[in-house]
Amino acid sequence: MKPHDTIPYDALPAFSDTERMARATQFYESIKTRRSCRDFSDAPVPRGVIEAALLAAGTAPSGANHQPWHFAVIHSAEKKQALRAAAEAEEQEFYAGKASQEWIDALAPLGTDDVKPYLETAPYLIVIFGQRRGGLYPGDDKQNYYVGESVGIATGLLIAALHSAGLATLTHTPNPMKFLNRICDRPANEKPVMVLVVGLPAKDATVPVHATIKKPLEQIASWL
Ligand code: IYR
Repeated sequence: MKPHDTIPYDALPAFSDTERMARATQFYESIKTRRSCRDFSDAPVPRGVIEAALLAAGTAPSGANHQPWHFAVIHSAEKKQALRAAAEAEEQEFYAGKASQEWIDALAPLGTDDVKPYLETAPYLIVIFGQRRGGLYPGDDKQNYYVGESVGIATGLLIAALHSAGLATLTHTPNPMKFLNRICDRPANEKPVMVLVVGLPAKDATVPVHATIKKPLEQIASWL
């Protein structure tokens, strides 16, 4: 390694293999209960919970540690309404012919359509942006790297953190999404990646059976 400033790598607790096995299994047992939610209650969620989850997301690894993400947290009824109206207008086009038949067929077992009341019901809509330029420090204007990958990892951590706090999420991807820059007052060089809907499920919320089918280990991993 070339010379650079360092601190000791001493943050990991010293678990035994038995503890490691138990903890890995516990995490799996918890995260496997995560379900995308399309019917939210309007029950409030404290802002502090969202802040802690965002801090967790912000620990994600990123290209050159530039942390090329921005999370615009929408809470006001007016902004939610604006986002819903714009997203539904696009979804209407999507479901009415813009999407290929193959895509429409792939979505059939999820039952999705262009009507998205949860965009107004859920307490928070976190709009996630990737920053093509930036850097580590405020005011930096450097090239960012692996923006999509970095934002994807941060979003995964965000979803896991919210799930561990007992909150439901939905990754919503209006198509196209450029209107999100306007609604969230973000500069044109930031690319909206997705909307994460956050809150508690409505009492009668359901989950499509299709979404519960997860590929077994043999199908998702190989050992070499
Ligand atoms: N953006 C649309 C369509 C949609 C696309 C995929 I791929 C999904 O997994 C789910 C929905 C919508 O939000 O309905």
